[in-house]
Amino acid sequence: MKITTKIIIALLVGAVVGIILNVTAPNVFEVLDTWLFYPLGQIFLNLIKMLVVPIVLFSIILGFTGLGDPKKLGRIGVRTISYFLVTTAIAIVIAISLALIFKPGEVGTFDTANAEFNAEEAPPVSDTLLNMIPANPFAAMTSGDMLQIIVFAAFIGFALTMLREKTQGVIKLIEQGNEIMMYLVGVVMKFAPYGTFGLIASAIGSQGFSAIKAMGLYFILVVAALIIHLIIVYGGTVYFLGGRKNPLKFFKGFTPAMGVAFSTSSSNAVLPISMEVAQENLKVPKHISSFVQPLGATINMDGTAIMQGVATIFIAQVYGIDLSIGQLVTVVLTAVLASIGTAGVPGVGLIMLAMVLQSVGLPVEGIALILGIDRLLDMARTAVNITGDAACAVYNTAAEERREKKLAK
Ligand code: DAS
Repeated sequence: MKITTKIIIALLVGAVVGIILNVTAPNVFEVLDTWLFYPLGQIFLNLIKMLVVPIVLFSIILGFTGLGDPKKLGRIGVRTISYFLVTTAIAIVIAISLALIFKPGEVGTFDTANAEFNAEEAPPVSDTLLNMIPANPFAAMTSGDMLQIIVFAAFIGFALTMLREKTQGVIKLIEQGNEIMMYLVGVVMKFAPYGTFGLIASAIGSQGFSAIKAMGLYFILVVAALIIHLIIVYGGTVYFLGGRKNPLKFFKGFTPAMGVAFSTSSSNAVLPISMEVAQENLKVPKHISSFVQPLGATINMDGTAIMQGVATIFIAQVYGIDLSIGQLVTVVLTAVLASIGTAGVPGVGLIMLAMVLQSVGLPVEGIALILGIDRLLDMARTAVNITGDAACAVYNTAAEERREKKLAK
């Protein structure tokens, strides 16, 4: 049976087991979660996290050396960053539009009196951009600071490209290191169904469904915006910009990575798998995948922007605050910029949401209202985040093929 099928079955079985135990036997769930679900999930999560830093380091370096001339690197870099910024802006506009039309904050009663939320100070975007260059690259690797690791790897990759004749041995060594890491990804993937089952059963079983009832319309609107964005923006990308690729084949091919992203709620953790799946199933060349996907896992979060768009309007409505057009534009810009500064780890979207709310003077404690439902939404939006990176990689692959055909004429 294909890994895709196994992961889908694991997701479904895990969700059903989690729901049934949560509703009928919470005590039994506690025991099973402690001794089975949680350990299975954590073993899998740690296995893939173990591979992230070396894979990002090797693949970004090879992404640069594989691109060959710096001009190609510049072309793909501009195309990628532009795609990320435009799609994130589209994502938040879709989200804000749905929230303004369906008004989730005006349906139902919400306890604002006791709402409090201690926002972890999100790093200001200016600090993030300044600190992108690692003062100590080894500290960046031990702390898993993805943006700094990417920038350090970019410098190494650039130097290896410029010194190509003198550094063939080092490039060969890094290629072999990357082969070892990608082999290990394949090994870890065999454990994916069991780990996915454990993560989903644990997450859904512990969340329960009271939160969804209270936040029904908010939950539905975020999920609807995620689906609309997936179909229209990413389906449109692979069809119109990806060389008329069939969107259904794109989503089917990328399902294993989406399933693992959904269960881990971490773009970073799933990166080794999302790269392997893009290269194997979507036929994205290694040097494009190695450049686009690690960068995207860190600075491209359309799913997160969607949650932030709906959440901002929801909180404004609950507190009876009307946002002006200027403030809505500020929300879009802040959310796009905020997504650049934070790595893809569980719950990062809420930290960035505090920054977006502060940008338009909305009460940050409003986040307390959506906290209960956020764990489930984090799963869905993480799957969307990494799919945007894969769509961008498919777009770059087709654009480079088109360019080479034109030059060949
Ligand atoms: N969990 C984040 C990610 O890994 C997304 C989020 O928190 O919004 O992409």
